[in-house]
Amino acid sequence: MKKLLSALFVLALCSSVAFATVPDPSKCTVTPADALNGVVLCPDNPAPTTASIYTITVKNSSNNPINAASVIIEFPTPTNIRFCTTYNNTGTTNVSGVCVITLRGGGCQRTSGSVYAAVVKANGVVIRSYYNAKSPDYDGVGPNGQVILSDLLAFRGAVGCHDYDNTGTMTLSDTLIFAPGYSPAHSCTLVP
Ligand SMILES: [Ca+2]
Ligand SMILES: [Ca+2]
Repeated sequence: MKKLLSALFVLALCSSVAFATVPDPSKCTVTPADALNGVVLCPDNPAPTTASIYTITVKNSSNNPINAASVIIEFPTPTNIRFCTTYNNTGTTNVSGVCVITLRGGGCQRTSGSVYAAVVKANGVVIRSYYNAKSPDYDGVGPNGQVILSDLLAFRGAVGCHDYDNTGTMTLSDTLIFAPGYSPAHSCTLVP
């Protein structure tokens, strides 16, 4: 009986340890994607723009940070999205459950239904799914690795791919995401 109890105790301990590393999406945050209701990619030269830098905080159902969690931001079916050669969509959380992933690229993808433009996973668990992936590098047709006049004209042209916070209107907050990519003009070499 004593052996059985201790075996059960070990089992319970193991399952609670395993459980501790399972992310609870409702306790996790992805900044600034949660506020934007989507992600923004940007060419990274001379330096990544603020909106393209994502801070992901991973916590379990007890609201405790998960250390050393594997985090990835995936673009399941990238259409009209292209990545810089410097692109790295993975990270590992620190003791505070935090990691930073920079989305280096351009283009525009808007999806619906069960198709997501961008998905954030931690330890294999989907913690976020977004319908919108956008970039200052988008001239109305596609990305070319340079945020230039043709992108500015598209930005001024219509609500849609440059509505970065996905409000359905173009306001100062969209300008504050486009402008740092445009001046200084950001660029990168795109993966062919
Ligand atoms: Ca461009
Ligand atoms: Ca907007």
